[in-house]
Amino acid sequence: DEDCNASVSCQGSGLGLWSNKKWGDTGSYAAMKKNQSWFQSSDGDWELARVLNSSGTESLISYSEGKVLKVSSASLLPANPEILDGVDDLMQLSYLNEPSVLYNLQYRYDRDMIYSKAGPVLVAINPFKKIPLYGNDYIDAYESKSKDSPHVYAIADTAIREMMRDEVNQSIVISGESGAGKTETAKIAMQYLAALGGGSGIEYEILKTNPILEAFGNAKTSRNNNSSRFGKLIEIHFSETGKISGAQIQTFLLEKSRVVQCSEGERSYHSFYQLCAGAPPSLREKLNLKGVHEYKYLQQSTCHSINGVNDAEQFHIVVEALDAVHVSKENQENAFAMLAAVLWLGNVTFSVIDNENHVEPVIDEALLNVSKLIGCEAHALKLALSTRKMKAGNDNIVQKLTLAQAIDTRDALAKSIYSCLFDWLVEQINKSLSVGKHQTGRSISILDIYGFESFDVNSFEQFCINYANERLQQHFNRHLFKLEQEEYIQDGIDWAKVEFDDNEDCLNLFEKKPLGLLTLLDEESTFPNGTDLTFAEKLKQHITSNSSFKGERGKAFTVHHYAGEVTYDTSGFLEKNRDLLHLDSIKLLSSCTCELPQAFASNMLSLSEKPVHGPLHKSGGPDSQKLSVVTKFKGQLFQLMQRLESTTPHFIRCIKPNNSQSPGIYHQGLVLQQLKCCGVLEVVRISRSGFPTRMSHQKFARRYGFLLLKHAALQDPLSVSVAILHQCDILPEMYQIGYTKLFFRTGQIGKLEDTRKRTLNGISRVQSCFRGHKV
Ligand code: AOV
Ligand code: MG
Repeated sequence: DEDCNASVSCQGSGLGLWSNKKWGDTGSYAAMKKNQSWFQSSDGDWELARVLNSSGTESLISYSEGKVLKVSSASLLPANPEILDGVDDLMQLSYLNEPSVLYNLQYRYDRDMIYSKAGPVLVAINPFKKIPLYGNDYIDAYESKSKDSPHVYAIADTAIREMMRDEVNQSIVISGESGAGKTETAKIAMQYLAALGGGSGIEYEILKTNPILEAFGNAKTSRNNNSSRFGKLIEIHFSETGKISGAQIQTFLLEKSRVVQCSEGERSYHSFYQLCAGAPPSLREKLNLKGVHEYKYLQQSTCHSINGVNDAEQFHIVVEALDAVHVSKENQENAFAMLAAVLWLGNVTFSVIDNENHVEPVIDEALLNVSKLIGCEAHALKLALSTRKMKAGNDNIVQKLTLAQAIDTRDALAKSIYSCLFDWLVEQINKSLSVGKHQTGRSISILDIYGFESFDVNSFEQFCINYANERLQQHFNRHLFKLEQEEYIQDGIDWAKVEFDDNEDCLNLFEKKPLGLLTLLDEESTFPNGTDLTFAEKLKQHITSNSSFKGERGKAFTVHHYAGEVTYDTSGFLEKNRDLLHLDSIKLLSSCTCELPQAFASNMLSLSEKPVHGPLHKSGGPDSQKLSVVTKFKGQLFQLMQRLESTTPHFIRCIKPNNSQSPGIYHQGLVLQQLKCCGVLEVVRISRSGFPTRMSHQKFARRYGFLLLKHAALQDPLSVSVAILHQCDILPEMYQIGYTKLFFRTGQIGKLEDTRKRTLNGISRVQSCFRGHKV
């Protein structure tokens, strides 16, 4: 059966092909591979080198068409035997060092095999081009098991089968950095589930949620033309017979700031451009729509279109999708009116009315359009944007706003309207997809959440995103750890020999009470005199014993994440964490005659009155009763973790092979950094500290039995195996003998293969000698 992890399934994957220049391009592949090691060239890339001779600490190597170099022996890493080139699963490699892993993935990527396994984890490398691996024929092939190479379909198929067989909910957890392909991968998985579980028609609706959520929650960024600016969990429900019965979507932390500010070269949310480009004349007229370049929020970047994307066409696709999930035409129009209101809000300007820099909005087309679109008096809007009602003792006073305050108020209103609209759309989708009360089946959840981010300047958004990733990483580690453990226990292996550490320390740094990052941030956010600087200082003062934390000069601090160190600049942290919409603005919305603003307002009011997690902030008026962003986010994450813990997870790690979104380019350094970040090397490391190579007693005896000098007397595979191990000097700490399999530490099978090859060569030399003698 299966079980020889070290030598299966490489036959079909182009064994012996050696086309890539980077990895050496010599006529004799076998000669190249003999005595091969990896050495790191001056540009940081790994290259294959042949060791000419070695004098202990120093080695003479030849590489890249005959260059010769003297290097320290310690800097060389062993390369795998040729039999392992391009294996499906990195775990099959004898040597799991970084260059070997990188090489294997590139070997496959160059041949459009973008999927590989790292043990239980699927690694997907973004091809940035269409590759013919999808569609009904492929779906059928994976369903019928006539194909079994690594694929998203194979993962989805396993999920369905395990759900049906074990009657346990499943999850597919997709991670990777921006532009790595998470959203596309999630859609591919959904496609498979829809094809296998289809029939009721609801699968069609489920697929149609994608264009809607992408229109309202995705934007062009410098990293990805279609970057998701929110996290998403979609839970697809199945009946007892394996048919899709409904679905529910949960979203996480939409990036609101993009609505009012956007960097050069990027865009705001697709929905705005689609509306401006695609709205039919009657709608244009109703909403007083102008072209994209008439709106200040969209003018902050000169980028208004995306190569290869037709916004007008997309608009129609979104409308069709809204129809499919039963959003009425009237509600669609209401939603578009909110988009237009946000755009017009951005055009509202202010004029100074006194010498204290207090302002009033200019009553112009923009202000009038906003009031018409949300359904309020222009005067009420004017007041809400330029004054604030306050309580001083028992008196109500009205404070006039300065220009900066008024602009903040206007932008906060725009951001709130947009994010409420987003939530409202998700709610409509969920209503349409909701599972009937009596259909209690099983579910498969797909998680597509922002990956670990580390930029030159990292702000509140990265802080939240990376915290989420720490949580996910813990889930990932724990789960894979458990899986390994189970297999060892099943085969009677001493588990204690596998070491493993987790990211408890870093999670503690975030979550500890009262002196963790989140609590201290919340505390400083409610403190009247708190600033980003006092926050940073508090951190340095109070967090003294956590090794994942390092204070920096000024407003910065560094966190040692599992995926690397990130320095955060606390500028804007407090304000983003408070995320206040003043009560005056909420009241304005609730007084509107239009349905959506009212719904938004009552949602916000109910949230501030009935918090779901954590205590209320006691001080201050209703403004401060709202949950802070990090507290709410933490609550969401805990819920998410709980949900995931009750499922059998399947992990997909997406990798971006270059930063230019181009096909055919594989940057080793970039890939390596991601393999580390998304924990693939960690999986590899875990198994390396364990016994990753497994082979059944039978297979082992068959393959290496001929090496035995005297094996005639030995019959059973286990005895043959033990004899081989002794004769070949495999050290006792390098293997364990299980009930059915032998478990080896990394590199051991490579050694045995070498011995086997030498012996075979010897035999054939002896034979040819013999033949030569005869002739
Ligand atoms: P992301 O979800 O991981 O980024 P996407 O799924 O949006 O990344 O992928 C980015 C782009 O890569 C897509 O728009 C496609 O052009 C291309 N791509 C990804 N996967 C494939 C595939 N399997 N085949 C062909 N092209 C692909 V972000 O949402 O930014 O973190 O927040
Ligand atoms: Mg995405």
